[in-house]
Amino acid sequence: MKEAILEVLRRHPGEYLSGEELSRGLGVSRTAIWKHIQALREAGYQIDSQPRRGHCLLAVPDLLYPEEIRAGGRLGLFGREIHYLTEVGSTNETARSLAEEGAPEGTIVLAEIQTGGRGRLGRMWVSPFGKGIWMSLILRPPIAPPAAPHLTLAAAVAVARAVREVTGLPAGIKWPNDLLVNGRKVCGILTEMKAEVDAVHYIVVGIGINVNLRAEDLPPDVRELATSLMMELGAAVPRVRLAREVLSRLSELYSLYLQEGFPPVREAWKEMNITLGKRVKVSSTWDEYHGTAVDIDNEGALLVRGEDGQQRRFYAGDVTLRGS
Ligand code: BT5
Repeated sequence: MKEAILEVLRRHPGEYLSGEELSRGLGVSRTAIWKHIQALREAGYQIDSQPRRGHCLLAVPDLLYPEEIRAGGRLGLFGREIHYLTEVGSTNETARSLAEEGAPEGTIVLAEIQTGGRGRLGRMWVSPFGKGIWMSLILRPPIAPPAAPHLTLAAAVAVARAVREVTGLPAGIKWPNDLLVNGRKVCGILTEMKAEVDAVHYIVVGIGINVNLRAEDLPPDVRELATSLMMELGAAVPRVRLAREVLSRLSELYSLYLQEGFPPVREAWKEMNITLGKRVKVSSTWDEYHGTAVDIDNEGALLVRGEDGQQRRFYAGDVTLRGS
């Protein structure tokens, strides 16, 4: 009912709607309307209520409420089940437990703050309150495990497109999972899965976007390589709008992927990438390799041509860009 009231108020921007009108339209008592309006206020909505005129929505909070993200639609698969948490250890962990309990494909977990945000290989991910988009998506694609990296690449494309659309910043993808703006990292993606040899049970794609962080929100060692959209743009960026754009673009790209496979994702990735054609250093847990990044293959692996002319294929690793 809270959502229904909000929906009506939202449809009449700048207008006062009387308690009676609302109660008639929604089929509940005026007392109930009043209670829900109070609850909306407590959730951060600014609603002006005047004795004879009624209620008017003045401003919505900059919190990632599912009803805010859904408003304006086009979320497709990802608009159905959104779990919003003020605080969480890691949205990937919560998404994994939900997936284990049978949560359907498209389920999303979003949080304002992560106290144990994770990167790859047990690294940490800084996730302060109300300043980023920390979210995880549950997917159950009918693919074999080696194809799972496709989804990391698809998510990176969706975020890059959304960031360019909402901020106009020149966001580019560094293989495999980083989004950079002006050479610094604004987004990381952590894809985890549960699978058997020939079938994926579920995949959790965790996306962390530094939206309105200030330099002091990042520890000094992270600050050197990282930035936020606000720091690059010089103005705050609406998180709700960005989250909505990411989800609607990913929902589009994911259905294309299910219909046509990797080729359209690969093409889109190549358009948004800043890795290919560059001299790179690829570091893995046991090895370092220098060369030129030449392409990604059908599994999403990075092909690097070494100084000796030999080509090597990387399925995972950390890439350092060293110019073209
Ligand atoms: C990543 O790992 O880039 C994947 C990050 C995924 C985060 C999301 S948030 C929602 C979901 N829930 C989770 O718990 N995680 C996912 P990796 O490439 O390993 O990069 C990690 C490294 O980036 C760290 O070692 C730091 O140096 C740096 N780092 C940490 N926090 C950062 C931040 N907020 N912005 C930029 N860099 C950061």
